[in-house]
Amino acid sequence: MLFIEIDNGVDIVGDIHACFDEWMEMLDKLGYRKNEQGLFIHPEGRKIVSLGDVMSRGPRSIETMQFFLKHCGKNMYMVDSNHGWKIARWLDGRKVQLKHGDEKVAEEFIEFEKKYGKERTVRLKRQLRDLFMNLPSHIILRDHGQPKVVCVHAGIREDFIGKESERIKNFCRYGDVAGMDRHGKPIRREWYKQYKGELMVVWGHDPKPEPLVINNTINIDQGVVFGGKLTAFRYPEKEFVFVPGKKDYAGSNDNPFTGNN
Ligand SMILES: [Mn+2]
Repeated sequence: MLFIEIDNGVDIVGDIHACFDEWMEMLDKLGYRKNEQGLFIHPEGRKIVSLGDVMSRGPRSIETMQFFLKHCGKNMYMVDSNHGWKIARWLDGRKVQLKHGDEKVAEEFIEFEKKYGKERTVRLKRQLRDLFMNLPSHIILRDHGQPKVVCVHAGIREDFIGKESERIKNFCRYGDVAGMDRHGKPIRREWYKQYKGELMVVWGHDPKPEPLVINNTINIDQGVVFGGKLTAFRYPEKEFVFVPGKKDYAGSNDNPFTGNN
């Protein structure tokens, strides 16, 4: 868990899933400009919080991860997420099965190594592992010390806010999962329907065609990688900014908008 002061405003961004072009377009739309050091800075000193799942499924995972490696801890922050955690463990050399678009990250690294060599690849993998292994489960935005907004990938319960444990980490990463169905898909409970907290929760993970606003929670994953759109939620303005996905990068099998769910 991490506290961030809102100061001049925060732009919270939903799941990017390696859609680097759309991400660049979003930064431009939000008013961020590249400075001499190659860092994207907002002229009014705004900050970015990514809700995670910046990689996998889409076409440009490495560039998107490199972008956050460069910016995280400066004017940008990120929370832990299910794909982020899977990739972190893979980068750490642990035995994990890469699927649901995570295999595309491994394929990109093969090309990266051909182009830039082993040494640079090993170094980048280590840096990315360190970044994605150590992300907070959730970020609390404060206004002059007063908690206002919780940023989390898949979900949270009111009594988990501001705390840390293995159980809380898993809830924030995967949501309220009640086992698997007979097709091996996680059965997701709709935690936001029970949420009664005073703090606004902004979350992603579960692609919805439009931002879903319910019980002081806002889902801002509009499935850009499935040909939906990338969403940013500006605080304290409470405005949405959208960038349409150029195409369905993920393929129809995993597409929540064209599938049966
Ligand atoms: Mn997710």
